[in-house]
Amino acid sequence: NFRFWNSQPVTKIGEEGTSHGPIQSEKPNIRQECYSLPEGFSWDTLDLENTEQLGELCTLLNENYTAEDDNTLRFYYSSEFLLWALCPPGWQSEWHCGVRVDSNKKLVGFISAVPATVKIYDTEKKMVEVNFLCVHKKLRSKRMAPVLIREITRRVQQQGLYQAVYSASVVLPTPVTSCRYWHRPLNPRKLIELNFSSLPRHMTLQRALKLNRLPEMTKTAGLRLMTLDDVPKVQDLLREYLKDFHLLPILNKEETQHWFLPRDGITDTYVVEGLGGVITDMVSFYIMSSTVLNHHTHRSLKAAYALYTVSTATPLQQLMEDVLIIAKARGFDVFTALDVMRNKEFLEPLKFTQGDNTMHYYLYNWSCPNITPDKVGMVLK
Ligand code: YNC
Ligand code: MG
Repeated sequence: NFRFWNSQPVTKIGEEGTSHGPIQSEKPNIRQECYSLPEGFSWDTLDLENTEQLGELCTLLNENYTAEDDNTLRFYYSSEFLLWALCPPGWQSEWHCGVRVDSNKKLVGFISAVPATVKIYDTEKKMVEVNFLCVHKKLRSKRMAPVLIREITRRVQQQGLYQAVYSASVVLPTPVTSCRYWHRPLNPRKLIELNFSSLPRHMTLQRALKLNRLPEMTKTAGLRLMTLDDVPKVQDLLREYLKDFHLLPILNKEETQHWFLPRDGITDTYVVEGLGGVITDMVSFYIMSSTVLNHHTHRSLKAAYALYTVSTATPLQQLMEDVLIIAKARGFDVFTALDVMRNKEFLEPLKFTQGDNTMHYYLYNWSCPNITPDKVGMVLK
């Protein structure tokens, strides 16, 4: 078991870091050539500024970036979303690593890395976030994934970085933390009709609708969408708030702008502006639509995924409830959050219920003690 992962500098299954530091020497020997793919396949670095290639990546992910195909819901990744996720400040096309079929040039595999400065306990490290590992459904279980992982590792190490952070719903050697998804129905009737939520035993639809009802009006004065002028204040607010967690991103101005400035249909950040223009609180989320397959009335599902919520002046629960009200008014069907940071304080009171999925966080080539979800100050897309 874990034939591939056991060969990698990661914490062995069943073990936990006791000290803090890299697992492998800082400077490994780096291969000059690409790793070998099976006969008939070739590497292709994608140019996401080329709309045709970006479109090919959308198609690969939309058709294959899902574990099962008996799902009735399928995530829909737009070009704009992928540009946001894959081209933050410092991105490089070498880290948008594709695999094509030689004969027809079809894109059948992908893995990506983007740069990030991450603080783990007391250590700040420049590293990468690895995401969107995908192998075409017809090529599964052929050991293609380890080749993609080795190749992205080589390309990252070539740039002088030796650590990575990534997350997956599957258990691999070895999670540094495991967080749960929680869902807050905003359109409970639709969620029940789609089997996304089920009615608890002894609960009628009417009672479920009543239970999930939200106030009509928000309560927080000064709550508004973030603008470009807010970037430095949001950066300061986040830095100050995140400093007590054990896993967190360190964001410069450009990165703060990239990840938080609202982008239509992709991500939004609401801030609370207090007296004298001070920004006291913020809530950010990204937006994911799913296509509904084979349903007679519903075509799509719109979900908000909580990123970072910071409250210093507004009570956390009130702030979050206001954002739920806004999200509902904006046509979201469900609001999803992980049990990270201080989120547990509002999840149950605001009627989020625990979902079936776990998000395991991993570190490549870094050993440290496990982190409890409430000490996690980082959310990966
Ligand atoms: C996974 N999600 O255990 P062993 S998350 C990592 N992440 O290896 P094969 C995974 N490894 O057990 P398939 C993994 N899933 O022998 C499986 N594995 O050690 C391991 N799904 O390879 C698995 N995307 O090619 C096993 O499996 C080996 O054909 C088996 O391909 C897997 O993006 C996959 O969920 C996931 O497209 C590509 O199922 C395929 O099944 C698929 O025979 C749907 O692989 C989409 C999906 C994964 C989303 C993600 C994070 C990826 C992190 C990768 C690790 C990065 C390490 C750091 C690199 C930089 C370092 C520096 C410096
Ligand atoms: Mg494979």
